[in-house]
Amino acid sequence: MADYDLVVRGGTVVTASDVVRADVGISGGRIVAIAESLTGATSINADGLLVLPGGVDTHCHIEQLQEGGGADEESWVTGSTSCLAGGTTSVITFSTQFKGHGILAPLAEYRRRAAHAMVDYSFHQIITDASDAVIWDEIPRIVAEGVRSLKVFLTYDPLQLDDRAYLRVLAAARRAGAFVTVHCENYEAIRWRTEALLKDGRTAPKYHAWSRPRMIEREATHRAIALAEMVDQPIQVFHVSCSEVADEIARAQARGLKVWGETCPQYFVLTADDMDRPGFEGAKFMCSPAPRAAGDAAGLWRDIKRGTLDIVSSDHSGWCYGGTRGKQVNGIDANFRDIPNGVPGLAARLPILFSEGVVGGQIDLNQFVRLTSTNPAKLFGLYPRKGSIAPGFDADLVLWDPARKVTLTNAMMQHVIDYTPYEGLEVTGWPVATIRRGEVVMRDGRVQAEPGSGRFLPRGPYDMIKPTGMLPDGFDAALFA
Ligand code: DUC
Ligand code: ZN
Ligand code: ZN
Repeated sequence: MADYDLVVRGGTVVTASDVVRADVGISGGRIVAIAESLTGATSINADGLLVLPGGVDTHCHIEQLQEGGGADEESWVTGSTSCLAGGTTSVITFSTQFKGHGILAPLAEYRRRAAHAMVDYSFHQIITDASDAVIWDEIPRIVAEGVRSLKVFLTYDPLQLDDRAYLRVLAAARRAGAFVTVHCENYEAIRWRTEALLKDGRTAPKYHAWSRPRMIEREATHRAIALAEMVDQPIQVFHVSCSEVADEIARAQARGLKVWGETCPQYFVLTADDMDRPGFEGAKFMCSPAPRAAGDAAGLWRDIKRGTLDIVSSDHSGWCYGGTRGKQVNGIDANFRDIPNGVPGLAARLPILFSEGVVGGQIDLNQFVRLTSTNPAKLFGLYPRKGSIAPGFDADLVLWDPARKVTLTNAMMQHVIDYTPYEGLEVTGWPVATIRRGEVVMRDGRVQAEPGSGRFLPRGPYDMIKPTGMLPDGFDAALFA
């Protein structure tokens, strides 16, 4: 009788700390053995391939509800397909709140829609209205349901929170034992600069970057950290675009604060010049924070090497280029303020990071695994179920060809979005098979998974996000306000 349901045979297993030639034995959807010469009821040949833990993408927007009704075009089925095509097996996406409303009903709707997922999933709850009911009653309730992270925007109408509301969310998170992720850009500065640009007739997509230069991201990051320090609430700064911003995080970390920083592939391979392509084309590359200058990627690699930035997520936020719902919702003459922000990137995340990082000589294989799987799983309470290859972990694996050269096309992304900002980018390193909880769900680009086979990942309390106990004067204001 075979010892295992499935054996991944002959590959090189890579974890956050090791690179070893071994077979992986899987039973009941979990990893049960890592050893030489295992026998299974079935096997998959990984000769010449790396065996990596499935990607964990802790920042991506999938089927997000829109204020006027409806949802993002990227559905759970298309989004999951794209994830699996690119080697990602778990995601944390968003449940949003609309001002004047609570968070319980939308979260229930998100849970209902995510029942079609083919990857495992959880949510960050976006807070846009820090009402008493949300702060005192609803946040503790969703945390008890296992939704243990909140997201706040310091800019973006109509999502933006002012400093007082942000403090209330930090305090609520501290009381409930939740984590807080923050979009850091200065709302008033962007508003003021946007008005000036539009008055001067500077309306083209490239002025999106001019409306939000790097110092407004740096300022908001500094403020987000200072306020979190006052409350003693751990936070992660989302989508850091450049080193000046990472410096704020490094300073906080040096003071012993629990502040983490994330960056995304777009900040390594896109620049503000992409938004200056002819006609409306630049809209394809608009996201916030805006892509910076060509030299900025080198700074981000330094920030990764010094440990300031320790997670690379996609911030997948897909809007079709054509049609009437996406980038062109306000026509091709729309000014930059009226063009939806965001770039798609679920399937491109691992190949771009591997190619630019590992093949480019910036990081080693272990660091690649840490950035894309282990660290996100740890920071968001999914570890030790996700994020590594060891007995007891879910059998989420990617079989990776480190030498395969690929020129990216939109068809390879397998998302619903009609373009990729990475069209024509040459990468080395490519996922040839994805295994989710012991099931081979992608092989040679062919995704075969049952809609609804993804599982909700409830997240209980964990040490990493516990407050430090350092309060400015010992007074815990979070207990009262
Ligand atoms: N920026 C975000 O913060 N989220 C989605 C899209 C974007 O550009
Ligand atoms: Zn954001
Ligand atoms: Zn985002």
